[in-house]
Amino acid sequence: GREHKWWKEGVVYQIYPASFKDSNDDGIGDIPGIISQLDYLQDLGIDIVWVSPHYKSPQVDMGYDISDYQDIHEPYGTLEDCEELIKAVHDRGMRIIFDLVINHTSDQHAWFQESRSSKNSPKRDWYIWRPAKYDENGKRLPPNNWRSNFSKPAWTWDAQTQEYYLHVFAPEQPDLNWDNEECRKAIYETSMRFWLEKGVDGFRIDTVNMYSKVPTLPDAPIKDPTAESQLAQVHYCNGPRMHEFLSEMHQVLEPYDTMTVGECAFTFDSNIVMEYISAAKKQLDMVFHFDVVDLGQTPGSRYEHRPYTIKDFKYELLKWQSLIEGTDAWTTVFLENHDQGRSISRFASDLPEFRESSAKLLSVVLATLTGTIFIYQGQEIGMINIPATWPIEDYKDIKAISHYNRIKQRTNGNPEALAEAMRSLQIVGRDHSRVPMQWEGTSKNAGFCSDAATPWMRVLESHEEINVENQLGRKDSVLEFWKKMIKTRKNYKDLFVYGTFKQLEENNIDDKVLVFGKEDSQGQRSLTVANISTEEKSWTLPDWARGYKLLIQSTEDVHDGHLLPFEARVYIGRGVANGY
Ligand code: TEU
Ligand code: CA
Repeated sequence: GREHKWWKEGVVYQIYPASFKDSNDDGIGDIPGIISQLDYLQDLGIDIVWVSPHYKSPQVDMGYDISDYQDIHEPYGTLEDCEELIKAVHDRGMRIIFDLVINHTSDQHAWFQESRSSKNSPKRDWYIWRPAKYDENGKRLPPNNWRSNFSKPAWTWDAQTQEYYLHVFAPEQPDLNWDNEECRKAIYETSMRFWLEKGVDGFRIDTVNMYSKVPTLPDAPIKDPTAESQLAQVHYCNGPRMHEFLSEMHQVLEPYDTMTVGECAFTFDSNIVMEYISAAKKQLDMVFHFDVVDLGQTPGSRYEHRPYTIKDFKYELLKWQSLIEGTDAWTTVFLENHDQGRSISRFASDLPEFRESSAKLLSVVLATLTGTIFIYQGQEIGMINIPATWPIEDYKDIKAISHYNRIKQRTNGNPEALAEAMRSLQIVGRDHSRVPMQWEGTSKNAGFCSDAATPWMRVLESHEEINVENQLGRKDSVLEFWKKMIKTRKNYKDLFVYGTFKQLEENNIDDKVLVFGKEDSQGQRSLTVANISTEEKSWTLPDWARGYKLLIQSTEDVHDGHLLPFEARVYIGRGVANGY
C-alpha cells in the first residue's frame, strides 16, 4: 500500500487573491477578504488553501513578478494580515501553501536593480547577462533566437551596461541565474525559510523545471522562418542541474512538515517527471502535469489550435494514474487553475441545459481518481468561460494582450486575423479563470465587492445564474454536489485517494464514455462511469460487476441500459473483473 500523508488526502483549493473577495471596496480582492471566506472553504471540505502570489509586485504578470519575497502587495494587505491568515487557516485545522516564484523576479526587485547597475556589481551574475551578437550588416542581435512565453524575444537589451538579459516570460521578469550558488542560497532564505518559519505548510512551485537551462544557451530550431524568435522550451526546461537544485531545495524543506507541488510544463518524457516525483529521490512531492490542460493547444504555442477528441481527453486524464502504479511517486488531479479556461467550457459543455450536469460529472471523475485533488476558485459552483462577446479591452492578461498585439503587428491589423485571435483567446485564454468570484446573483458585482465599487476585472454576466448564494443549501446544486463528492472521497479514502487504479477499457466502449476502476487494500473496488457527451449512450454494468451497488449518481434518476448526457455514476463492490 501507499504511504499515507496529509498532503495526499487533503483537498486543495486555489485562491487567486485579486479576484476572490474584496473586503474594502477598492475593486481588488485582498487577504482580509480571504479570511472572511475561510468558513465557506471549511464547509466545502477543503483541507489545504493555496494562495497565488500575494507578495510585493508591480503586477506585470499578476504577482508572478515579485519585487520583494518578504513583503505583501499593498492592495492585498499587510504582513500582519498575512500572519493572521496563516493563523486563521490553522485555527480551523486546515493548512496553507504559498506560491513560490523563483525562476525569475520582477525587474523591480532590489537584486535585479543591483545586477543591472554595473557589469562589476556583486550581483551581476545573479541574473543571466550576455553580450550582443551582430549580423553581417553590423545589426545588433540577441545572444540567441529564443522566444519568451509571452510572444516576444526572450532577451532584452540593457542600454546602460550594453548587454542583454534573459527572461523566458516578460521583460519585467528577468530569470535568476541558478548556477550562482550565492544567489540560490539567497532564494532559499528569503522566499522559502522566511515563510516556513511563519508557519506556511508548503509551496506550489512555479515553473519548477526551468531553473536549469541548457548551459550553452544554443539557438532553438527554426520552426517559423518569418518570425524574429523561435519556440525554445526544450532549451530552458529540464536542464542538466535540475535534479541537483531540487534536491537542494528539498533539504531546505526537510526540517518542516511540508508539501510541494511543482508546475512541470513542456515535459513529454515521463522518465524525467518520474525522477522529480519519486519519493526516494527527495525532490518534489508531486507535480502538475500539463497533459490534460494542454489539450487543444500546441504546447508552448498556446494559441495554435490543435484539435483533440474526448478519447484524447480520457487518455491524458488517466495517463498518470497508470504511470505511478507500483512506484513510490505521487500525482495531482486537476482541470483548472489561473492559467486555464474553465473545465466545463473546455472539456464538457457550458450550454445552459448541460452546465450543471457537466460540472457534476467532472466532480465525480476528479474525486474518484488517485492523487491530490486541486479545485480552483469558482470551479465548485461551476463557473464558465468569458462569452465571445467580450472585446479585447476586457482581457487583462499580459499573455492575451501580447498575443493579440503580435498578431496585430504581424498582419497590419487584418480584421480576420484579429477575429481569429479573439476566437482563440475565447477558447484558451488565461483570463477566463481570473474574473471575480461569484458570491451573489442579484448584485451587479456578484458580491465580490459592493456595487458602488469598480472591480479590477469585468464580472461575468453569468453570475446571475451561477453563484454561491443560490447554490448553498440547494440540494441539487453543483456546490452541494461537490461537498458530497469531497465527503465521499474522504469516507472511502483507501479506495479513492490511495487505491490502485484499474484501467477498465471494456471492449467496444463508446469513445465518449469514460470508465475506470479503483481497488483498496481490502479488495473493495469501485467503478466510475461518465458519459462525456450531449447524447444518451447505452451502457450496462459489466457482468463481473453485477453485484456492485450504486454509491454516487450525478443525475436524479438512474436508468438501466443507458446514461443520460453528462451523467456520471460510481459503483462499489467486490466482484473482480475478468483479466483485471
Ligand atoms: O506559468 C508557467 C507556464 O509555463 C505556463 O503556465 C504558461 O504561462 C502557459 O500557461 C502555458 O501555456 C506560471 C504561472 O502559473 C503563470 O501564471 C505565470 O505567468 C508564469 O508562470 C510566469 O511566472
Ligand atoms: Ca480590496
